[in-house]
Amino acid sequence: MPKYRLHYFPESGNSYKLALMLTLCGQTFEGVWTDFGGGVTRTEQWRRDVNPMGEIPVLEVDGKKLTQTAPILLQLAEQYGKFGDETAEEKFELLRWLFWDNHKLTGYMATYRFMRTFTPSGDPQVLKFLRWRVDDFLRILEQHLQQNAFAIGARPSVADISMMAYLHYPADEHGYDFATSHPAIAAWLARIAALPGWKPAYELLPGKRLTHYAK
Ligand SMILES: N[C@@H](CCC(=O)N[C@@H](CS)C(=O)NCC(=O)O)C(=O)O
Repeated sequence: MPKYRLHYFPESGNSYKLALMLTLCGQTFEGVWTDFGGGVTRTEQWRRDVNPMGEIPVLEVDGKKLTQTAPILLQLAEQYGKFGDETAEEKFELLRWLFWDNHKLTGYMATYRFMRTFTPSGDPQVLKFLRWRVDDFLRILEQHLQQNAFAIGARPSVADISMMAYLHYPADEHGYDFATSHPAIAAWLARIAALPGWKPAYELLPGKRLTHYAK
């Protein structure tokens, strides 16, 4: 069995994507809490020794350091035969939503939530712009989930794990009450939370948390 070490911080939805995937695949991992708020990932030493891209998460597999959640999720899906695709058409759809998530949904939601909640004074104009972008991406996802139980259809895949990560955090962090504003997203989040073995981020990723500034 491979030995996994996950470099993370608890508020990192990107870390949660990997923690959840490993957990749903019946794997355990050693967590390496990382002082993201203290700027560790910006130091030359951390970039030299852990991740030259300067990002969390990093997944060590038997000592080999892997980064970028999308290819890691795809690799785990293939290795454990779970949450992957079964046809060429599904593969295309899965990649389509995974790329969209990395570029749009996670990319903007993570930035918006971080500035809104975990920085002392987010620039109102920047926040307004990010919220406007996130609103649009959530509208797109809501419409897709009105027609589909999961990203690629009837079965959950790593695209769902990727897209749900930042949305499942408490409402006072991302600022959306999905049950009211986006009922199809709320129902989809509940379907994922019902998967055997599912756990929320703050259970899988313990440790010191960032200061919560949002009112
Ligand atoms: N595409 C990357 C995104 C990773 C990412 O942006 N991680 C955040 C923390 S959750 C980070 O380290 N950000 C540092 C920065 O943007 O400078 C992935 O999927 O792993």
